[in-house]
Amino acid sequence: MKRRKFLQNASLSSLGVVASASVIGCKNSTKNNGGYTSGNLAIKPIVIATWETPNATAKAWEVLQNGGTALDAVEQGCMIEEADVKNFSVGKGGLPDRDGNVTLDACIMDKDGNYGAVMYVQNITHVISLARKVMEKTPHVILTGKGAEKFGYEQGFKKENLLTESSKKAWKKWKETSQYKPIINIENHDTIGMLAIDTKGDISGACTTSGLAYKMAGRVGDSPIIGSGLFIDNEIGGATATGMGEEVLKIVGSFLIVELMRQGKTPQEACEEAVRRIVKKSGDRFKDFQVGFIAINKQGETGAYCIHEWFSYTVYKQGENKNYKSSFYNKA
Ligand code: SD4
Repeated sequence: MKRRKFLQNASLSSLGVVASASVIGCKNSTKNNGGYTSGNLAIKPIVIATWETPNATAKAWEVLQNGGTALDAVEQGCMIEEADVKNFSVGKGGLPDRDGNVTLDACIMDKDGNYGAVMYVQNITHVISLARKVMEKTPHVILTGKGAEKFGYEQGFKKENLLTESSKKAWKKWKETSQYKPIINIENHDTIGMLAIDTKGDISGACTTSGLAYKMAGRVGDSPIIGSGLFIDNEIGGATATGMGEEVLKIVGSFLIVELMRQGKTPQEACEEAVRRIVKKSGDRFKDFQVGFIAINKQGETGAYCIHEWFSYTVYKQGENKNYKSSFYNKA
C-alpha cells in the first residue's frame, strides 16, 4: 500500500495549524525538532501528543488554561480523537479485528503514579475515561473485555456501535485477501498518546487506541500496558508510544525512556536510544514496522523519534499549536 505523505502545508493550514517550512521540512535534526528546547526553561503548561492531532492538543490546552490538571487535560484531549470517526486507529470508527469487532485499549497515569487501564473493550467509545474510572473507582488497575464493559455501563457509559460504515467497508475489502502485514504510516493520525504538564508543574499522560487493524481477536498491544505504551514519573517526565506494540512491549519502551531521562538524557536522546534498541533487537525486521516515541521532562523539554519517516507529533506550548515531523532512524 502506498504511503501517504500527510505533512503537507495544505492539510496543516486547513486545520488551522501553524507550521513553518523549516520545521516541517527537517529531516533529522534535533535543532528543528519541534518542541525541543534546552536549559532549565521549565515550560508550562505544555501538551505533546502523537501524530497530527491539533484538535486534541487544543482541547487539552484549553483545560490547562482554565486551571485544569494535567490529568483532566490528557483525558479530555484524548476524548477528541476517540470521538473522531475519521481516525481509524482510535475509538469510534477504529478499524476492527479480523472478525470485524472493534476492540479498544487505553490507559491513563497521574502525577502520583496512579494508573488505570482497560483492554479489549467493545461498544464503549471513551475508553480513556473508562480507564480513569478504573484508576479512581476500583481497587484494581486493569479491567479487560466483558468485565470492563460491564463496569462501564455501571458507571453510566453509553453502549454504542463502534464499527462505522467506512471501517466496515475497509474490513470487507481486507477480507478479500486476509493478508496480515504491518503497514507503516498510511494515515496522518493514529493511536494517540498524550503527555501534559499543568500550571502547577505536574505531569500526567494518556494513551488510547483500537490497536492494529485486523489483529487476531483478543490481541492487546503496548498502548494500555504501563511502562510500554505510557509511563509517567512526576519527578522526571513521561513518555508514550505509537506503532507496532509487540516491539514496544519487548523493551518496555516508555519506562525505558523515563529511566534514561532520570540518568541525564534529554527527552530526544532517550527516545533515540529506545528506538535504537528496538531496531537492534529486530535484526532486519525493523524495515517492515514503525515505532514512534514522544517524551517530555520536568522542564518541559520534549523529544520524538521513530524508525521510519513520516511519524509526526503535535505540541501546544506558549500559545502555539504546531505539528512537527519527527526525526527518524532509517535513512536507507
Ligand atoms: C498497538 N501501538 O496496539 C498500538 C497501535 C498503534 O499506531 O500505535 N498504531 O500496537
